[in-house]
Amino acid sequence: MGKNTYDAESITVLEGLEAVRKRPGMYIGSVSTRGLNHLVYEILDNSVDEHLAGCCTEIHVTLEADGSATVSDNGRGIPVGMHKKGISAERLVFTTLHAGGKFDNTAYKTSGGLHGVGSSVVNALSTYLTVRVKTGGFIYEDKYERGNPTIELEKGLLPVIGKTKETGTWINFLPDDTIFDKIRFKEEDIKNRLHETAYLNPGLTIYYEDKRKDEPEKITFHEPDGIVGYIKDMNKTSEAVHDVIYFSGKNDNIEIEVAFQFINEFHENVMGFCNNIYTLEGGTHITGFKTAFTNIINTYARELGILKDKDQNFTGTDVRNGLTAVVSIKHSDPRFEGQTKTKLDNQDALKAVSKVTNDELERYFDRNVEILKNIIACAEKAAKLRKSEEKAKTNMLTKQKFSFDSNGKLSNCESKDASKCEIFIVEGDSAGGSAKMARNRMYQAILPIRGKILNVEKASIDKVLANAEIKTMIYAFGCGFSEGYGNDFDITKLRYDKIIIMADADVDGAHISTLLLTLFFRFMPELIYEGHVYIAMPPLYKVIPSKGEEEYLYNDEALEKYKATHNVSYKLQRYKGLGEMDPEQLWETTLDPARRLLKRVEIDDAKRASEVTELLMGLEVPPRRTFIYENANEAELDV
Ligand code: TSJ
Repeated sequence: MGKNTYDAESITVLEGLEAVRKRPGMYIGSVSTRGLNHLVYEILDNSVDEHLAGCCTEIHVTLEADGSATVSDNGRGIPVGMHKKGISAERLVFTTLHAGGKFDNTAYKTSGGLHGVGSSVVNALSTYLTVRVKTGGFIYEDKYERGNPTIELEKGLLPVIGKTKETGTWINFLPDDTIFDKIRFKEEDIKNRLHETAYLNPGLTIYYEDKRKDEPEKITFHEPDGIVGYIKDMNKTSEAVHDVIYFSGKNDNIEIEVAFQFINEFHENVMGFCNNIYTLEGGTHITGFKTAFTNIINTYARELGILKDKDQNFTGTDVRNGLTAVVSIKHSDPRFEGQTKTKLDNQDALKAVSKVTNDELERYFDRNVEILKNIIACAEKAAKLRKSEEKAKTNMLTKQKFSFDSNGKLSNCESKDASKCEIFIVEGDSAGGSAKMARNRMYQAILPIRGKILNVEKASIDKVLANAEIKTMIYAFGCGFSEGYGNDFDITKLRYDKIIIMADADVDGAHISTLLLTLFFRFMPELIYEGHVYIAMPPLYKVIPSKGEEEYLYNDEALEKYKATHNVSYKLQRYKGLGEMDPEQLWETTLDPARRLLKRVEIDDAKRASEVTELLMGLEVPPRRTFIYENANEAELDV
C-alpha cells in the first residue's frame, strides 16, 4: 500500500476507554514502572511508524521537569480532517480503543508496543494529554484529561493555535498517579529503548532530554551503521574473530536483516526483532536463523573435511559458541505468543528467514573461506568442551547427590510445603549467622554465600558447576538446572516459593546480586519468569529521636522526608552492612514478612544483570559505581 491510502476513514472504531482505566494491566502489562515506561514506547512507536512509512527523520523525547513526557516528530502529522462519524480523526485516535492505522488491514502495519494498544490507552491513563499537529499550514491543538476531551470542537474540527510551514506531531502527557504505583519514568530503560530504536532505524535521529535533572541531560541517538553498529557496540570490549557480517533479503513479502559476529568467549547472544519490537522469548524468526546456521556450518565442516564421516554433527549450541547476532524482520501481520507476548509465532517467518540465511551465508562463505574456518573453529572448541562437560556433569551428579545435606552450609527450614517456604541467600558469614538465629525456622532457610561467587559469564559450565556454593544452591532449590546441552530444569520441583537475595547495600553487595541474577538468568530463567526471585532491601538508616518512635529508613528519599516532617533532635545510625545488625534487628527489618521490603526481580533486570556482568568484570571501579548507584533506588513493597 502506498503512503497516501490512509485517510480519516480507515480508522475502525471498536470500544470505549473506561475498560482501560478499570483494568490497566490488561492493556499495558502492569502498573509498575515497566508499565509506566510503556506509555512512552506506545507513543514513540507511532513516530517510528511514520519513519518506516518514509515520512519522518527526527523524533524528540523529553522527560519534562513536571514529570510529564513529550514525544514529537517531523512526520506528516496525525490526520486532523473530518472522519465520517462527524469528528476529527485525531479525536478518534485518542478516544477509541484500537483506533489507528495499525489495526486496519488497508493501511500499513509496522511497529506497535507491547500489546499494540496505541495512543488511546496512553490517553486513558494520563492525568492530562495535549496534542499539537502541524499540517497544511496550521498548528492544531487538542486536550484531554484522563482520556476525556476538554475542548469543545466546532463542526467537529480542532482549534487552530498558529501557522507554520512545517509538519509534525507533538504529544505531551502526564501519567495518572492514581493508576500507577509510581510515576517517575525510569531513564535507564527509556534511554536503552531509544538507543535500540536508533540501531534498528539507521535513518532516524532521536533527541533525548531529561529536564527533571538540575543539569538537564541531553543525548542524541543516531546509528547510521544500523544493526552492524549494534553488534560492534555490544562486542566492543571483546576479542572479535572477524568483522561484523551483514546480509538482508526479502522472501514471501517478509523483509529480513541480519548482522552477526563471533567473539572469543563461551556464550551466545542472539537477539530477535519483529517490526522493531524486541522478541525476548524468540520465536519463528530466531528458529529459522538458528536452523539454517546450524545446517550450513555442518555442511561446510564436512565439505572441508573438518568433520569426518564418523564424526557427529555439531549441535546448534556448538555452532553458536561466541556468536552475537541481531535478526530483525518486518512482517505485515505479526502475531506474538508466550508468557510475555514476546515470542513471534508466524510460521512463514521461519521459512523466510531460513531461506534468506541459507542463500546469503552460502554466498558469503564461498567467498570468505578463511573466516568460515575461524567460525568453524569456534564450534570445534565448543564441541570439545561440551564432551568434557557432559562427563563432568555425570560425575558430579553421581558423586554429589547424596552428600548435599552433609555440606553443612544450608540451614534448611522445617516445612516441606514449598508454597510457604523461602530461602535467603545471604552474603557473608556474620550476616548469615545472624540470619540463622533470627529467622522463622519453620519456613525460612538460610544459605550463606562467602565472597564473590564465580562469574558465570566468563567461567565455563564445568567450573560453574564445580563451585561449592553454586552446587549447594542448585541442590537446595531442588529443580536441577538448564543449559545449552539438555534441559534438566523442572520448576515443579522447586522447594521454595521465594528465593531472596540478601546482600549489603554497597558496591560488593550489588556485585554479588548481579552475579546471582546472571546465574539464574542463564541457567534457571524460569525462576525469574515465574516471579520467584526477590532482592531483600535492608534499611540504610535507623533514626532514634529524642522523643517518639524509632524508625528504620530504607533509602535517602525516606531520610529527606523524615527530616522534612520531623522537627525533633534525633540520632541517625547508618547501617553499612547486614553484619552490623543484631539478629533481632535483622528480623524486624529484613526477614519478617510483615515488615520487610522486597523487590521482585523481573526478567529485564536479570537480562541487564547478565549484560552488565561483563561490564562489571571488565572495567575499573568508576563505571561500576554509576551502574550500581542508578539501580539502587528501585524497590517495591512485597504484598
Ligand atoms: F500516538 C500518537 F498517536 F499520539 C502519535 C502519533 C504520537 C506521536 C508522537 C506521533 C504520531 C504520528 C502519527 N506521527 N505521525 C503520524 N502520522 C500519521 O498518523 C499519518 C499521517 C498521514 C497519513 C497519510 O496517509 O496521509 C497517514 C498517517 C498514519
